[in-house]
Amino acid sequence: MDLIEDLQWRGAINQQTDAEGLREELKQHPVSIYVGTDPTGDSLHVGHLIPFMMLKRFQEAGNHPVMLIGGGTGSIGDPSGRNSERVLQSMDQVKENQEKLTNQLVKLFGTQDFQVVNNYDWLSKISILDFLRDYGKLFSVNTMLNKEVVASRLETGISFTEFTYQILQSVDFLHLFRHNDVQVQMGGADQWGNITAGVDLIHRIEGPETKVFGLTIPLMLKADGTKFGKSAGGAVWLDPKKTTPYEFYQFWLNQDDRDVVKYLKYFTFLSHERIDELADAVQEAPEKREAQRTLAQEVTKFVHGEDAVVTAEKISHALFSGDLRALTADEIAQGFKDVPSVDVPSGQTGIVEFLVDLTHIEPSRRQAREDVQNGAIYVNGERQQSLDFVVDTDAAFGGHYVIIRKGKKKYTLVKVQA
Ligand code: 629
Repeated sequence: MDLIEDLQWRGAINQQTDAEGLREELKQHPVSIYVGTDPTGDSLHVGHLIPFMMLKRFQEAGNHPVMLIGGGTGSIGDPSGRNSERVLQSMDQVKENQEKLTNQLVKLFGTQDFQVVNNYDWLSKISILDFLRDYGKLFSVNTMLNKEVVASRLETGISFTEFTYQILQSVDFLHLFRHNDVQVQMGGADQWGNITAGVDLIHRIEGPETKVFGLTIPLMLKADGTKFGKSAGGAVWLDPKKTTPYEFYQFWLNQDDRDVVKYLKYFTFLSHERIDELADAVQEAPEKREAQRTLAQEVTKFVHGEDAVVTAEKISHALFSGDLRALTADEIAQGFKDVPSVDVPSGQTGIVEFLVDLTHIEPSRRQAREDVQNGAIYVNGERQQSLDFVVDTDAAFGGHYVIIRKGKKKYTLVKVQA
């Protein structure tokens, strides 16, 4: 099975400008291929991983990946896939975001045969007159208006700036073809108009037989119809400070049985045989969630490293068993990031006073006494039924936290003020 057949097996190919031509070219020699991303945020998210994992597959098959950060296009704003005009980012914001995304990409993919380029470097040097004479002249407004990305905005309106975006992305492809021998541009399905505009520009300037190709990946739809890449807490970021490695792991662990095999094909480098085995496991014993656990392990390992997987599973087991004693303060912070929290001073306090006056977990002393004596209260994972119990904030988790559980699952993260 060659690379294209492997991508087809994964359901990762949506549209291509010249499928046979690309397959033939890949047989002839290693091909340089690029994916671009605009610095519209300060971190990559799981949606960005879709084309990046495909780029990695091209690399593993001996081809040369190029990652483009859109410092230039990011300051203009791609109208693709959006039904309203973007607010222009400040150039400072663009610069800050491009720095962070570049660092994330280098961390993910290394710099060993993985070029990272920034289109600000060449787009910022094109004068308005050169832009209009060398490139604008080669674009028919009629053709541009027929692109879905523009046609869908004629009702709600589109600025000249966003209207010209596809020309900038086309100039990129031409630049990378001329200076980096890039012959293929890949992106999500929403990029088809921008990508084909670039192929057409190169064919107009370098000749219609020039061997350049466009390829898109299907938009990731979920079986339950909701948008991929969103969790309860919003977008799922690759930056561990925005989405902790534990939350990242849980996002994949919680995927639907109907989607998990597709995600194994898209986001992991497991063999076809292993993925087929996991597909069988979903059918035969879905309650074991073996496919989801494997997916969570593989993607978390790729993005955050092996240690992050160990930590995520340690937190998972502790939360499931209720035995928190083995967790470190950082693991507590990750595992209880989304539960209600309250600040208390450090020190030792009787349990009733701690539950009522310090943390307001209980509404009254009577209720606090009742719950403690009924065994409904756990301090740091251990049930405490004596009214004489003293809560010592230094007793666990480095003196930073106290975890109170009321009943089955009602947790409160008590943060101890230094
Ligand atoms: C200059 C800029 C280029 C080539 C591409 C680009 C970026 C492109 C874009 N892509 C989206 C983004 O950056 O806006 N115009 O947020 C996003 N991309 C990944 C996938 C995508 C796409 O980063 O292609 O489909 C999301 O999965 O929306 O010369």
